[in-house]
Parts: sequence; C-alpha cells; structure tokens
Amino acid sequence: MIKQIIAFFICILLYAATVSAQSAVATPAENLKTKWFREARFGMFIHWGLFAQHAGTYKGKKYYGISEWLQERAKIPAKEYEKFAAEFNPVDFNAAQWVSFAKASGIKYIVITAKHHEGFAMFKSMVSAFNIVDATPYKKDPMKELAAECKKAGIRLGFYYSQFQDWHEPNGGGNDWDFDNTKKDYPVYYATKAIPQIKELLTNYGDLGLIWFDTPGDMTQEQSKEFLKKVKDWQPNCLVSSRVGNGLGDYTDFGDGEVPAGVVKGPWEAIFTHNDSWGYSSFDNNFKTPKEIIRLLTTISSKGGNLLLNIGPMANGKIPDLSQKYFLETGKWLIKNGQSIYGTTCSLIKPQPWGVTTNKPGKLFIHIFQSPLNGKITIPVKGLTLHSVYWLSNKKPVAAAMKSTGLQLQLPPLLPDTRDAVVVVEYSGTMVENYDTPEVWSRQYPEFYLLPDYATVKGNATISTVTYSHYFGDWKHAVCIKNLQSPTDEVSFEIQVKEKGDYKITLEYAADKNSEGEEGILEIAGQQFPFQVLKTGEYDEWKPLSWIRQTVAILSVTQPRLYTLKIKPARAGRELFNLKRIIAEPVE
Ligand code: JFZ
Repeated sequence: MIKQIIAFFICILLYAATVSAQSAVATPAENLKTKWFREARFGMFIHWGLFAQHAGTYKGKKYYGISEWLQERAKIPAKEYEKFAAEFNPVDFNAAQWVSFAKASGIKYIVITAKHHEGFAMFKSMVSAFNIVDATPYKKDPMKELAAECKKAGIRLGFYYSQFQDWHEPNGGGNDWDFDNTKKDYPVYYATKAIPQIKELLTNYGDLGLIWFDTPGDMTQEQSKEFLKKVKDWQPNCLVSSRVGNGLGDYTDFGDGEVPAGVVKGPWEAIFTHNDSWGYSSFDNNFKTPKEIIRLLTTISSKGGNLLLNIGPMANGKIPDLSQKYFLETGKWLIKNGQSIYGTTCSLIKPQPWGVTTNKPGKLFIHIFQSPLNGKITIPVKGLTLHSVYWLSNKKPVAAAMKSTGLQLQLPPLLPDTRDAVVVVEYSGTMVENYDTPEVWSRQYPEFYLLPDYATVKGNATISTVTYSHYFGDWKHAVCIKNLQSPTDEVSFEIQVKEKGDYKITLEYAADKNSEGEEGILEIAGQQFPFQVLKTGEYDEWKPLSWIRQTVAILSVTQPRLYTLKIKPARAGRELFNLKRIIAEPVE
C-alpha cells in the first residue's frame, strides 16, 4: 500500500513535466533564437553524476531500470549518499575525446546533467560544497573543459538542471525518506541553491545553447516564470526546455522515449536514451542499433522535431563501448546523408509503406526503409517539374516520372542502404501539405500498417498516447486509438487497395479486465467482421503493457479501388481497447 502511495506521488511529479511549451505563433525574434535548434535535429544527452559510480547496484542488490534514481529507490539517506563523492574520480574523462566523438557521430548539440535529482553539482559551485571540485578527489571541473571543447568544435552546449527535485536538500523536492514533505519550504531551496547555481552555469561557461529543466513537480506558474526570466536575464539567447513547467519554455519536450503522433509545428525535441537507463547501468544491454537510431532520427525529423539521444558515461569518464560504436555508425550514415536531416522541415505527406520524407526548398528527400517487391513507389505529390533525382549517398540517378497519381520512382532490386536509403528529388513548383491521401495496400510489401496518427475519429474516440514502462522509470509510449465505447464512437481509414487478392487484417492492441469480452465490429467493403476483445493484462503505467495481435478478418478484393475500413463497438459498453495499429498482410 505504502509503495503504491509513493508510486502515485512520483507519478504526479513526473506527469507534471509532460506539459508542453506554449505553441502560439512564433515572432520573428523568437524564430531567430530557435533557428539553430530547429536546424540541429540531432543532439546528445549525457546523464553523468555520482549515480554512475554504482551503475545500478547498491549493497549487492541490482536495481533494474533508470540508474540515476538509485538514491530514491534504495532510500539512501542524503548523509550516506554524500559520501559517494569521496570515491568519485573520473580520471579517464577527456572532454576533447567526448566532443570529437559527438562530432563524428553527427551531433549538433550536447545537453549534460550539471545537476540531477541527487543534488550533486558536476561543476564548481560556490553555492554548495556538494560539487565535483570541492567534494571529490578529482578536484577539477569537467564542465569547464567540456564548454571549451564544444566551443572549439562548434557544438552548442546545454545544461540539464533539476530545478525542483534535489534529494540532498531538506527543502528540495523529492526526498521524503530524510525530510518531511509537509515541512519543506521550496522557495527557500529555489532562492538559496537552484537559482544561484543556475546563475553560475549561465555566467561561468560562456554562451549556452539551452538550459534543460526537468520534473517541475510542485512549481507554481510564478516560480516557473521566475526561472525562465532569470535565465534570460543572464543569457537572453539561451533557450529553455518546456520542463521548466506550467506550459512555459522556448520549445516542447515530449515524455521520455515518446514520439508524438503526426507532424508537430513549432520547435520540439523527442528524448530517448540509447538503452533503457539514462545514467550508466552496468547490466542494461538494450542498446538501439544503428538502424534503429537512423530510422528514429529520420522519423522524428519527418515530424519536424529533434532527437536528443542519451548516453550514460561510466564513473571513470568512459563512454560505454556499444554507445561509441553505434553512435559512430550513425555518424557515418550522416556524413553521406546528413543533408536530408539537418536543416530540413517536416514531411508534407503522411508516412508511406516504404518510409517517410523530409524537405528543403526545392528538394524533397525520400527516405526508403523498405522497398516494394517490384521496386515501384508512388509519392503522393502533384505538379512538380523534376530537375534531377538521385541517391544522396552516391549521386547515382534514380528513374523517376511525374504521373497524374504522383511522383513515380523505379528502385533497383538492391537499395544502397538497408537502414535508410535516401533519394533526393530536385524540383521546381510548389509542394503543398497534404496528409489526406488514402493509405496504400499493395501486395508488394510483406505487411503494412494502419497507424493511429492519421486516422479519422468520430464521437468520443481519441488518438492518445498510452504510457507504460518495463523495469522502472524507463518509459515507453504508444500512440493509440482509445475511447471506443458506443457505436457512434468510430475510427476509420481510407484505403487504396492496389491489387486484387486476399488480405489478412489483424488488430494489435492492449486491453485490461475492464474491456474483456466487449464486442467490436470491423467494417470494410460492406462486410461486417465481429470480434471479441481479449484481456492482455492489467494496466499499470509502472508495468510492461502486453500487446496482442488478433486476426479478425480476411478481405477478398476482386476489384482494386478505394475502400473505407471502420472499427466501432457493437453496442454501448466499456471502452474496447488501446488499439496500437492494424496490420494487413497479403495472403500468399
Ligand atoms: C526525468 C528524470 O527523472 C530522469 O531521471 C531523466 O533525467 C529523464 C530525462 O527525465 O524523468 C521523467 C520526466 C518526465 C517524464 C518522464 C520521466 N514525463 O513527462 O513523462
């Protein structure tokens, strides 16, 4: 019970952070300030602190999940935790190496934890002796060196600063195992530690790209405003992340590991960690492969945002081998294909079975993740005059023609890159935003998906993000169709079926006992396919969410044409499910 109550409060704390920055139309001055950020597309997050020392293990016990929360999870008293500093000695830290690694990985900005929730300053501070220079045998300020190297390399530097949670301070947020929450005076903490330390960061390290605040928790609107104002007083051009709280900030951060549905206007960033933990964890091996990173970066760019991808260096200052290897591999891809990422703007069409697109004036970048069997793809754009069409990586031409149905490409049997092969289309004419084209079903792909992002919803049905986690704090997100409760709540898709034949239709969803046994109907081509919802597990955002793939229909198409697929409840009742996607497979 106590565990649940605590979990509940942590939830509230974390959730207070999901608020996004105000997306009112940006003024020219604001546009100028965020220009570098909007063009950067790829940043490196670094979570480094005393937590790296323990790497997820404390007193022989392994804490699976995000390692920088060790103090909270093991309820280590602040006085005890303080002693960790005496052993922290990152003798292998080399700022020049870190920055050249970032540069070779194609990184345009770095955001590093200057102070995480543990309260330990990774920089020299006159405000609190709990800092790397005064409390460790290392005695040096790594942030100084990093700032100097970033400046040399032309990489923007940002500092993460936990402005509300500080588990070291009696008046800081979060630590209720040492300090009574009801007796806390947060304004005292802001005035005596947080704001003075932010001043140090903004006045001692040269020009900063941004301050990355986090978990605003109990902060009031006034307090968030004050933090924002202080940053601008000291560095007017320094950007502030939306996690300063209360809808403020210069750009939007989504939840940890969350890619928003569809295209998002205004500057924003998706944050992911390379494996599952932000801080170094010696037993977290779930590293994203180069292919996964490249596709994630491309997908986020196509939605108009940046990817801030995290690494967790070890206590000695070494970056984990697999992070080095896979970031550098991504960098190699970016050396050849970076033009299709940096400085691009969002896609003007929805994702296609073959991949996604990004744009620059007069240039359309076609990112091919998967080629159809016959190599023919049609991009739903109209009226362009083609000048040249070629592979970005080797400049070799690609056969292309403007047809009434769109821009047609003939791809070779082997793509130049299996992760993301980029075709550049140089054109004149105007490409207009059009997300309203039908989905394409074709026998040229082994399977393809209908995603919630561009679904049409009616009644109470919504397109919403469902959050869950695996071990602890390693959040996962899935955009789902939700709230299908009565026959007037409906989700539908327009589908252009290209070839005749049978198509197997499968729903991928999660449902708990509240939905178990509810009946739904999938409707297509005048046929009704009823199905019953199966329970996949109880929903708890702190637990894994199980997804089921349930085949509910086989559609026999005798006439290739436009079809409408609908899903709705058979009768009024409880919510059907969290529908993640619909999978269609041509029957062979
Ligand atoms: C926070 C931190 O607690 C965590 O240690 C890490 O630094 C991460 C980048 O940020 O965790 C959060 C904050 C906000 C949400 C989830 C986790 N959120 O809004 O869903």
